[in-house]
Amino acid sequence: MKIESITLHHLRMPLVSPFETSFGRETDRECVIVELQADGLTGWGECVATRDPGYNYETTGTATHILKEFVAPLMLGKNVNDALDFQQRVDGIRGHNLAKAGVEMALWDLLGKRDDKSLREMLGGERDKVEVGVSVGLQESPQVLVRTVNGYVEKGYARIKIKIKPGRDVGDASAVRKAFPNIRLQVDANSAFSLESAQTLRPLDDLNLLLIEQPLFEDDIWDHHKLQKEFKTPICLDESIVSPRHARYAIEINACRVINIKAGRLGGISQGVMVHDLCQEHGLPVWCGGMLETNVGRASNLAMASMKNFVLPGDISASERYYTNDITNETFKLNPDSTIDVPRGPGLGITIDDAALKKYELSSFNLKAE
Ligand code: OSB
Ligand code: MG
Repeated sequence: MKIESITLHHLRMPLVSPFETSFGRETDRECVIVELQADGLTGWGECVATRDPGYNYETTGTATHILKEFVAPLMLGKNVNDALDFQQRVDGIRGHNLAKAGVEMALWDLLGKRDDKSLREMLGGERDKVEVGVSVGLQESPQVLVRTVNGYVEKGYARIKIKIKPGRDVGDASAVRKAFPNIRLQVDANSAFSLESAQTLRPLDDLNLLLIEQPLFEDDIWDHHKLQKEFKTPICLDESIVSPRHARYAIEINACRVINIKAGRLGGISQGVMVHDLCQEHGLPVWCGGMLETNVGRASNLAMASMKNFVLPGDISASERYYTNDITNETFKLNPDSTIDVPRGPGLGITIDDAALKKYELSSFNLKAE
C-alpha cells in the first residue's frame, strides 16, 4: 500500500487507579497513537512507549524522534506490501522496537481494511474469545492488596498477577494465596532482583504459582537459567526477550519455561508471531502481556492471543479497568468465564472516537508524502 501520510498523536490519559511496579508509580499513562493513510484508508496503531524509560529505554519522546526522523522517510510515498516488507525497511534502525511496533500495528490495520479481514483471520487465530487476567500493581500493604484482588475476583477475573519487589514479595504473594487458595496466581518482579537477592523468593515455590515473571535483570538470560534450575515454578521472561533470536537463546539454555509475548517489546506483531511459533515448536506455552494499552493496542493483543499457543491467560483486562473514557467507540467487556471476545471487524476491528483522541492529545505531528 502506498503510504501517503503519517500522523503521530501523543496522548496522556488518566488511569482509573494508579499502577505501581518495582520501577515506579503511574497515575496517568502516555503513549503515541500512529495514524497511517494509504489508498483512501486509515490504519491505527499504538506505540506503547511511556513518558519515562522505566520498563524499557524507549519513551514517548524517543519514539516520536525515531518515527519522525528515521521510520517515516522509509515509508512515505513508498509501497509497503506487508509487515515483513516493513521490517526489512526498518532493519537498519537499531533497537527502538516499541516505536517500530506502533507503525507495524497501523500497517496491519490498513491491510485488514483493504482485504476486509480481521487481524485474527490474518494471523490464523483459532479462538473467538481469549482467557484473560488482571495485573495488580503494588499496594500499600498486603491487607490492601488482598482487598484489591478481591475486587477483581468479584468482577470475574479468574487469573491474578501481582507485582513484587524486594521486601514486598513472599509476604504479599502468601497473603493473596491464603485468601484465594485456588485462584490462578502469578507474580511479576519487573527485573527488581539479582541472583543473590532472589534467594529470598524461595518460598514462592510452595505457593502453587503459574509462573514467576522476570525476576532478574532486563538484559539477562544467563542468570535466569541459573535461577530456573533452583525453582520448580516456571520462570517467565518478559523484558529479556526483545527478538525471536533472544527467545531462541532463552529456550536453548533453559532460561525460562514460559515466554510473555508483547508485540511492542519485540518490534511488531510479525515478530510476536515468530516467537509464538518458535515456542510452540519447543513446547513452551506463551501468553500475551499488556502495557496498559488503550483499546487500540488491546484489540491487537486480543487478536494475537487468539493464536494456538497462547495457552495461558493474557494481561488483557476489560477497558474499564484502565480508562473511564477510552479512545475507541467500542468497549471490551469481561465475559463471566474470564474471557474477552476477539474483535471481528476488519483490521484491528476498532473505530476511533475523535473527540476522545483530541481530549487526551498533548500534541500531534503530521508528515505527508511529497
Ligand atoms: O511487566 O507486564 C509488565 C504494564 C506496564 C509495563 C509492564 C508491565 C505492565 C503490566 C500491566 O503488568 C498489564 C496490563 O496491561 O494490564
Ligand atoms: Mg512483565
